[in-house]
Amino acid sequence: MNHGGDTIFGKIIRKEIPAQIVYETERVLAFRDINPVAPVHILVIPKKPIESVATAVGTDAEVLGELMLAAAEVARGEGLEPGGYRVVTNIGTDGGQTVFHLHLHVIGGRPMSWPPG
Ligand code: DGP
Repeated sequence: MNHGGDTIFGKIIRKEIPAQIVYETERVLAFRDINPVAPVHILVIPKKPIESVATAVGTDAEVLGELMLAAAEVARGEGLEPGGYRVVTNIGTDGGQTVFHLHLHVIGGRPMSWPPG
């Protein structure tokens, strides 16, 4: 069992710092973003410290699938399904990634525009 890595999300996984956790399994954790950009903004992360999808490997396939299903489950639980929502993962500096522990943003509760800035 892996207990997170050397990022702020590792500390959240190990419960060393508080977070508003909304979903947890053996391999996945979801909690409210500290700086929400919409009425609902939840981060879904693997407990394994994968940096991003760019560094994920074949043996991560199962947990990556679990992450997507967890995102949908979380969105359902937040009542986002009728109106829809967005799931996004930022990769690297140009992608806007600031925490280098893979996370899916589940964002909803307002209409979204496209493309992102
Ligand atoms: P990204 O830019 O895609 O790497 O997103 C990182 C997100 O993590 C950003 O929306 C803010 C959030 N975040 C950063 N530090 C914390 C924290 O300590 N607690 C929580 N709940 N969210 C955090």
